[in-house]
Amino acid sequence: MAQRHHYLIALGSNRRHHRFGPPRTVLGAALKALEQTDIMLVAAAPIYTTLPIGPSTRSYANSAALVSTPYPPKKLLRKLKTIEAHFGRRRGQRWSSRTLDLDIILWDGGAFHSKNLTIPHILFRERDFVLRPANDIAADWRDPVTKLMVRHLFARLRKKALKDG
Ligand code: A4P
Ligand code: MG
Repeated sequence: MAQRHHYLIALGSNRRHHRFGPPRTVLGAALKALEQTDIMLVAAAPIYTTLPIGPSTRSYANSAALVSTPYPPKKLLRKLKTIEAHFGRRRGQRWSSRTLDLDIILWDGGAFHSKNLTIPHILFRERDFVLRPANDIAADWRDPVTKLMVRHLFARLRKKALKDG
């Protein structure tokens, strides 16, 4: 049997879908869609409503999921892009409002880098909307770059947010 990998995936939505409804229920449906023949949903974080970072003015629904799959990183990314497309995500609109965004944050294989994919996700350490749900389901996962656990990255970010007011 092929070796299985664990991945931490961040989910985000800030646009309603004509069939799935508002962002919160889009994420609920996306968590179900993640579970496929070769992808097992191990844990799902609660769904949070978060303030938008960047140009979009609509608030987001954000969550995180742990999955187990035999897919290597690039193949999992392709699967995630297929799911995003199924939820009506249009390409070429970086940081614009979106029905569904699925990012690979960490995996159990350490650091990974290719032309179209970098793991850990380059911005995840600065993002409350990623670290909060990640901390619910993967607090003891270690970032291979800083060697810090998710719980420490989250605590560090919260401390910084308090200090910056
Ligand atoms: N790519 C490289 N590394 C990865 C990775 N680890 N996971 C490439 C997924 N994709 C990765 O991503 C663009 C390309 O990055 C992909 O085709 C892939 O080859 P995308 O998801 O198509 O575009 P994007 O989401 O607009 O860009 P990006 O950089 O993922 O933006 P973010 O970081 O997702 O930011 N505010 C709140 N409150 N909540 C949010 O969820 N999200 C964003 C988008 C901004 N503000 C937000 C939120
Ligand atoms: Mg993305």
